[in-house]
This record gives sequence, structure tokens and C-alpha cells, in this order.
Amino acid sequence: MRQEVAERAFIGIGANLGEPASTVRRAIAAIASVPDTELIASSSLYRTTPVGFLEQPDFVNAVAEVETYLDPVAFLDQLLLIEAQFGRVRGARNAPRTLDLDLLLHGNRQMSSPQLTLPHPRMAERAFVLVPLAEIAPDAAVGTLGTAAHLLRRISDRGVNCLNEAGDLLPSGAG
Ligand code: PH2
Ligand code: MG
Ligand code: MG
Repeated sequence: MRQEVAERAFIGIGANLGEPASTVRRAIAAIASVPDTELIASSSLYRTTPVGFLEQPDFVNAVAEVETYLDPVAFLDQLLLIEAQFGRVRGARNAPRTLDLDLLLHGNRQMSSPQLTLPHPRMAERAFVLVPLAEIAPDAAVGTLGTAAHLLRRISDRGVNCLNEAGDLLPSGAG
């Protein structure tokens, strides 16, 4: 449903099959064309070590920030549509994927339904989410847990490495 007032939402983007860097860039463009939604910012791309099931290729991760008039469930439906357009076939949880779009934050909403939990339940421990989120919105509040920058200081950012525009790893220590 369309709401009267726009809300700020953050989307976690991940891919680890095919050409993941190109997929993530095209996914950001697809998010920018969601109805009633404006892209505000997108993070750098990061090459990240898989979390959970380790025997799979590295991921490319990023975070996008939008302002949307869609309510959380309507916005999530748009994200699922984009995943399907990119050929995502839903297999086992944490299995390799062509494109994963996770609604991380939607305004200050806190909700839990079988469809959608906000804030995203695992984002506070995941450097592959918090590093790109803190890059574009260090002050974004993750429910009652604190800001992205605060949460990031409590975990290790090992295994999360920034890519340059060509999709190559930046030399470590370069920022
Ligand atoms: N997504 C998962 C599980 N593990 N690991 C990394 N590095 N990046 C991801 O996006 C990711 C993951 C489930 O969605
Ligand atoms: Mg995910
Ligand atoms: Mg997902």
C-alpha cells in the first residue's frame, strides 16, 4: 500500500553466483526504479567471506538507502520481484544465490511476522551488512540496539573488503 508520508528504508544486497559485482550494480539500478520510491544513496561494493555455510564462493555485498511511499510489505514484494527478475531460485537457507535483497530497516518500525521482521534479525552481528550501512548512514538506528557505527565497533570487520569501480579489491589500508 502507498502511504501518505515517505519513509527511509535500507536494503542489504548480496550476490555470489555469476558476475556478482555487475549483478549488485544492476540490482541498485532496479531498486532505483521501484514505484513510489527514490534512491538516496548506495554504498561501495564489498567482497566478503561467506558467513554461515562456508563452502561457497565469496559474496559481493552493498547497502542501498531509499525514500519510499510503499509500506514495508509492499516494498518487500518489490524486492522479491527484483530477485525473481534476476533469476533467483530459492533453495536452502544460506545457499549460494544470484541475488539476495534483504529489507534491513524501514523507518523506525519494529515488527515480526512470518513474512518480514524489522529490523532484520541478524543484521546487528553481520559485518557484511554493517560495514556498507555505516559507510552511507553511520547514525542509522537499528531498533533499540544502537546505531550502525556503534554496532560495527563491537564486531570484527575481517573478511569485508572494499572493491574499486573495476570490481578489484582495493589495497588494504587504503581506507
Ligand atoms: N548472506 C547470507 C548468508 N551468508 N555471507 C556473506 N558474506 N554475505 C551475504 O550476503 C550472506 C552471507 C544469507 O542471506
Ligand atoms: Mg540475506
Ligand atoms: Mg534474503
